[in-house]
Amino acid sequence: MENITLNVQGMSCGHCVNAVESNVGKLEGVELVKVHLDAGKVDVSFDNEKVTLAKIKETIDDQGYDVD
Ligand SMILES: [Cu+2]
Repeated sequence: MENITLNVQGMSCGHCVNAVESNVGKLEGVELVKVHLDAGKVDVSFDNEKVTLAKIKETIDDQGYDVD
């Protein structure tokens, strides 16, 4: 299991939190996703044999947010 914290720009409200948490959360292999809105950070725990970091970043990007 990998535990990472991503810096994500553009999240501004509860809708953004839900968009990121629900879409990343439904990826197979993602065990936990937690958005810290004020800090602009997203904690993700995932199984790197089932999902890649690139896929997680792409999913956040697809919601309209910029990921470091
Ligand atoms: Cu929002």
